[in-house]
Amino acid sequence: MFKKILIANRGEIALRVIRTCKEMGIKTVAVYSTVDADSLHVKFADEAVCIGPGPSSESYLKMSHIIAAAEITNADAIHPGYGFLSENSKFSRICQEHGIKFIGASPEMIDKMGDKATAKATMIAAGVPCVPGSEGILESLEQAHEVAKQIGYPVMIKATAGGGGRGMREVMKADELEKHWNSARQEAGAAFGNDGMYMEKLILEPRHIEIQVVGDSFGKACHLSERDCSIQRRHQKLTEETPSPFMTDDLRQRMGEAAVKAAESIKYEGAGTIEFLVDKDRNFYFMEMNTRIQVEHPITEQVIDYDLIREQILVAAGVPISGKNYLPKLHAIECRINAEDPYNDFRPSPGKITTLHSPGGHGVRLDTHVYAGYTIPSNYDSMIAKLITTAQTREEAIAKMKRALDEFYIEGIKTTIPFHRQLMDDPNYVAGNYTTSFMESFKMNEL
Ligand code: MV4
Repeated sequence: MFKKILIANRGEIALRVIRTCKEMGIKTVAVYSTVDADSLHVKFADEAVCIGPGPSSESYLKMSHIIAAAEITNADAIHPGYGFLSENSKFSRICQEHGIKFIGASPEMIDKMGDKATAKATMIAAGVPCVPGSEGILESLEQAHEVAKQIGYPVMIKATAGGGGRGMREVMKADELEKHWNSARQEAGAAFGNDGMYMEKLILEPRHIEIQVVGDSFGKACHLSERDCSIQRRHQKLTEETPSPFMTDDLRQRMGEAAVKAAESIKYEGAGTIEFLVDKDRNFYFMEMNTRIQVEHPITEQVIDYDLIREQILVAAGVPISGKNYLPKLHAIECRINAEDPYNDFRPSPGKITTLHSPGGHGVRLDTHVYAGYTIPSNYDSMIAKLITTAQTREEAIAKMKRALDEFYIEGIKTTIPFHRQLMDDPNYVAGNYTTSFMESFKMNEL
């Protein structure tokens, strides 16, 4: 087992990893930027190394500084958390070359799943259902016209290097294809330095349901059921839940089986997520695979009583998984609390937290790195806490969430707490009647 793990991240996820390491008797090294010197991950780790100034490009993304920090502290593994270097194949390779275990995917796996057209081709070969569309990259606008005619409009063109919705366009009819083709390619080229595009039939009003998987170094994988992440705004998830209100035992069985097949076909090692689009008739299609721990992992931990960070560390150390799949025994909901103003187009609201009262009690989990007096730096993303409630039923989990949100006082900055509180009373949300389009029609009530 590892003796010392360096956590190449900040905020709540750095703290989350440190907590499991402590429980496993593993020493921890925090890295931090100068603006994060007063952060809790720095205080709670056994050792801490400053790796640069505020901008991520000069600290949390600076591979040489992180490797140097691991070498001077004698860390034998690096946990990258999510974001930053977690899906950077070059970093995974550099760790390997320095004899430091990267607790994440191999460089080859990251590259294969990071290129969406390659990932899709790999899944088709493995027998995982995918949206009908082009076979790989489209060579020309003419070919795009041909494929669109074949599969039928509406279609979606997607950047192979994309993700987070960038370089993606809905095309409703043939005479709109050229303009969207040009602008999507232009956007992808500028954003990713890769303008390769592929095409799919457009799935109308889909749900975003993902399956958590864990694979070990012996080629065995299991799944830990689903998370419904359909409540999103501009490709940022706002709240997630498990089980999905749209799920049936039969659909879970089929999606779980497909996800395990996907993971085993590539000998996936570690924790991963297979993202699916699910249409109104409960057809499901592979969308993307994430080769990292995800922000919303706690809801899975809550409903099946399983520490995903512990499992990541164990499989990275060569321990085999049990091999069985896991079904939800409870219901859990996560609300992402962001330093943003929901009354003002979710505009970022960094600054000092003057007052903080955190919710607690039965079935309430709060994963956060903030405290009263803490100043949220403007350099990083705006998530400051994840509030998770767990109960026997969805109704009780919603009731607990309302109660917990009402107990949560944060002063000094604006937060998304009022948004979540209104969501928990929304008739369509309460009925479990929502798709990825939900936020397009959501309006905050007057203050
Ligand atoms: C789609 C789709 C409809 N049809 N693909 C959005 C992010 C990117 N990873 C894939 N996305 C989508 N792909 C087909 N063929 C609709 C979306 C989509 C979406 C997916 C999940 C969650 C939120 C979304 C919001 C808008 C569009």
